[in-house]
Amino acid sequence: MKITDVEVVVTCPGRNFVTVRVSTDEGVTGVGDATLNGRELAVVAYLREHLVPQLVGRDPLRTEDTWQYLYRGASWRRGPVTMTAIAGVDTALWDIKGKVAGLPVYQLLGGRSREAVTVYGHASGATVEEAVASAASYVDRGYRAVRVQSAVPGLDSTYGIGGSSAADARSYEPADAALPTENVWDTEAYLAHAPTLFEAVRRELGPAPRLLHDVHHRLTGNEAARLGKELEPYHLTWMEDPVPAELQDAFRLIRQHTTTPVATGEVFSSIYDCELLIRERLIDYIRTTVVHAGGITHLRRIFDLAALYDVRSGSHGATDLSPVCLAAALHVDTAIPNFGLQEYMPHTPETDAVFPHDYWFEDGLLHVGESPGLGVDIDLDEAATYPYRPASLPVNRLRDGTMFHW
Ligand code: KDG
Ligand code: MG
Repeated sequence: MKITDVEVVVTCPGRNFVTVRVSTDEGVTGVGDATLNGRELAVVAYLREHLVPQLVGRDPLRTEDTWQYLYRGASWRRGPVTMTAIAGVDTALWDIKGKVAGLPVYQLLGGRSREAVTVYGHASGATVEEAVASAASYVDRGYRAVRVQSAVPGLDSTYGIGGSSAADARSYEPADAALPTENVWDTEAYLAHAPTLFEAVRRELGPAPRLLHDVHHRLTGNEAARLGKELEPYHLTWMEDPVPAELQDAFRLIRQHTTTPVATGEVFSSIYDCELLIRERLIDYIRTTVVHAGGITHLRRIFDLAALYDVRSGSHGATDLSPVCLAAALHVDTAIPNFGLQEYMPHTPETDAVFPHDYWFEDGLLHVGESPGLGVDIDLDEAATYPYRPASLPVNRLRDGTMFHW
């Protein structure tokens, strides 16, 4: 069996997605997500100029060898662009492998370790009251875990705020322009506010729902240690990205001061980014996912390392990761022994029409389908109706104009 063609499809049904579509001489095709929000065309160029010419003629079933060939074949390896490009190819090859075997991919990863995948939804509000009501509506709809964010008083914009689930789904969408929106950040205002939010949510919702919060890389280690301590009475499932993920020493400081569990890793691209945090048990959940961490082949390696140290998976699943990534993530989530939680933000109907899939949501759980392969595809005609639009994620400045983390 041979690869005959690799297409790199860019489509924008509301936001940009990059998809790798591999064709073979036996007529079997596979798809992989290669979307890197705000830097999409860098991955497209990496794929088209460097990887695609190396793939035609290769055996699509040699997933491990192809992964090693693409990874080791670049002397300057790792990094988000490279690993997202490799992920797109690797995911498509696993899709083909499943179709050739006549089995859903989770079967090739060891079979079911669970009946379905527990997800968390995104609740948010312009006020604490709105955020509490939003969280309650998720619980009413069957969600067992809810991430809660609310606007920080005195700031014009706060990460993660949307008034309804549809608006919430749009809240990470880049502005429809090449220049980023500029937001203003105030750490003290945030630190004063965040514990009051969780005090109110627990008071209203009681002890049962699992609660999560995304700090989105905004604190120093010491500030994060303070926040973790102040959140302890509300028993969060995790405090996410309390510090910029590359400041790994800071996680030691956080661990020394608080029992609030920590999750990080959505911006990591390789096992080497995660290794120290996992081995020293400085985190409780590792948030790497298929598209940004080298595909199914490499993500499985990260999760196997994590399993040795009681670290659970908590894969990133915002709407800038396409349904192809979500489908692939669900196959991994279904199979691994150390699954923790899966982030889930429903895609828009336009996006779902471009990427028909067989996974479904019910009662707080996502269910993987039984189709051979990943159970997801790209409708090329539908995709062609949504041309690429230049877009950027926002940037953050402090009140005095200093550039800050977003
Ligand atoms: O593109 C950036 C988003 O994927 C990210 O900001 C979302 O932090 C995020 C999350 O936890 O979903
Ligand atoms: Mg996050």
